[in-house]
Amino acid sequence: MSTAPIQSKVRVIQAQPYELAFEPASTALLIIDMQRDFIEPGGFGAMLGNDVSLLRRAIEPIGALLSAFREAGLLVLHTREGHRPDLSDAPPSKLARGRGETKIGDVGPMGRILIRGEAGHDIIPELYPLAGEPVIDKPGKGSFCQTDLELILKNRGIKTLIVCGVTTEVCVHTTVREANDRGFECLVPADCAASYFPDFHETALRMIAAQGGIFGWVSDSASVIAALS
Ligand code: TIU
Repeated sequence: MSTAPIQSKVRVIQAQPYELAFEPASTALLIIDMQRDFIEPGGFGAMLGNDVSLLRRAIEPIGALLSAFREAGLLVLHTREGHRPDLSDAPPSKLARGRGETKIGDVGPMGRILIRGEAGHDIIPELYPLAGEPVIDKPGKGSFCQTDLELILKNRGIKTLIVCGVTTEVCVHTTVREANDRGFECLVPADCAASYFPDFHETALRMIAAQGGIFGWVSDSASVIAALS
């Protein structure tokens, strides 16, 4: 039996609004929607009129964090936004939103847009999940809505989430809010999230850490990696 004091398991990440204390064994990396549909030309993000190249800046920092979590043997989860081929899980309001010429389910250069099983729906090769890493398919922006994410996290004893991915103010923010209300402590490394609107990215991060950390903590990949090593 170990004689190490329980305190020795606790680590600290330098963050805003103050340092986050965590235990590696109860901490998971949650990578949100790093899918070709959002990051590569011809997908959902482009269909909405966005410059998808703006999201690429998060790939390398997320990759570094992913390597650190894998090396430490910690839980890594990935999410994907998308729908069944018959669109039966897509709210009509979501399908109609934007009044664009191209819609969810239409055929694009990476297959049907935002549809499970299509090339565009898949995670980008740079951050591809390893066998055994849970992949959560979600129909909405939040990762807890109509998914088994909370069950998986609770069964693994997870208390702290390092949340990365795209976009900062949409799926990352919605997920952080959902997780916070479920009692998880969330930290977003600023360089591991990205938005089609850089000012929204900055403001979304400020919203998380404001008011004493109303939804969680904001830090960066180097600080998380330093705390793990
Ligand atoms: N449009 C946009 O900024 N985001 C999304 O539609 N989904 C995610 O953020 N994943």
